[in-house]
Amino acid sequence: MEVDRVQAIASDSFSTGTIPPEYIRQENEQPGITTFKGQQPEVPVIDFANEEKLVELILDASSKWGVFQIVNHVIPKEVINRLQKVGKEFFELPKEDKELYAKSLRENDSKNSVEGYGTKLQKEAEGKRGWVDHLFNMIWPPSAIDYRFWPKNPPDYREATEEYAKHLHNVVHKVLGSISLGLGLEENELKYAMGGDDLVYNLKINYYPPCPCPDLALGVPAHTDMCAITILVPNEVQGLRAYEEGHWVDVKYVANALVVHIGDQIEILSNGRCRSMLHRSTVNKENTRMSWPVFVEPPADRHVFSPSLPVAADASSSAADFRDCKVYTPSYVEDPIHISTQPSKRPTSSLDTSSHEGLCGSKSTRSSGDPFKECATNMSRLSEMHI
Ligand SMILES: O=C(O)CCC(=O)C(=O)O
Repeated sequence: MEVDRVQAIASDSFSTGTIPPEYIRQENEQPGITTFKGQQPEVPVIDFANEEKLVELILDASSKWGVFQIVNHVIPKEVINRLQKVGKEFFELPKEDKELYAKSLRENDSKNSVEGYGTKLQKEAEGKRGWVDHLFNMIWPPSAIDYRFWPKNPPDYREATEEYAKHLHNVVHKVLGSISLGLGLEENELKYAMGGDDLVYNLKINYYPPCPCPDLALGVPAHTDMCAITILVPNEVQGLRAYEEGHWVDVKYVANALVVHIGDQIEILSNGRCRSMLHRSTVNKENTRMSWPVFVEPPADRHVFSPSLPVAADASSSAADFRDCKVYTPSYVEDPIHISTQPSKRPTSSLDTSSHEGLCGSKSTRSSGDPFKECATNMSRLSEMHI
């Protein structure tokens, strides 16, 4: 099936100075209107080497913001540079070389995987599209890896990506360990409740080509991540925005930092003490933005269970059951929140999150007001159901 890639649409758009109407967001989403212009609060930057304060700092940032950046994380700069280099080289290949990895070629696979080269990740809310193409690869554990979806070109894609996955373990371990300790649990409890060494890492490479109308378009629309945590490497082009106290604020680019998002599964497991961050990405007129989020989550068939975790106390629920617990309507400004009260059944909403494509980042936006307060309410409703 022939799919319009944003990369191709972008080069046509510069000759006309306009973008196709499906990329023009509703006014209540347009970055030109909705991005906060005043003095912006700063997303916490945490020094990973500050062992003494790490637990406190991470828990504080996870509950107030749901996003923080870490510096001194000990992943060598060369490893990250190489991850970025091979990703960039892949997107700079001719179209036909990239299309060898198109998801659409494998639509009839029994696996029906989210993996591969694509443009559309979520059902398109209100017919609108994101100004972004992506490549999705499961990179851990080895049993989840399907090399058919890994580009053979550039030739060092596999080595560079595997090297990064190897270094990521320490960061995942330390972030989850700090949250766990901060919640009053044993250091390993959260990680082992979610699969331990079988935690799944999904790498998504986002490629946002320059856009002639960056005030009207969005890269990835507002959403929270459905996983446990996300660890993201950005390039130097600003674009990640977090929803904080009713405003869209920049997650400022910090050289060599990793951006950590708290995802829905930690929000649920922590009974709302940690906050899953509502975020979106914007695009740039002159420069290509790229980002490399890794979504870390329990294996889908895992029974998330630990006696100390309030929500997961129902051992009959598997990780997949919790994916759609929180579903929001697309028009977060006007519409009330929609919560599933039956986590084991997939809720119906204006977005269909039931496909595997809904795995990460495909939920829609939250309702208005204070998202944290709403989340806390949601979590207590969820915990009522499970304890
Ligand atoms: O590109 C970014 O900074 C954010 C990407 C994102 O939120 C996603 O891919 O789900």
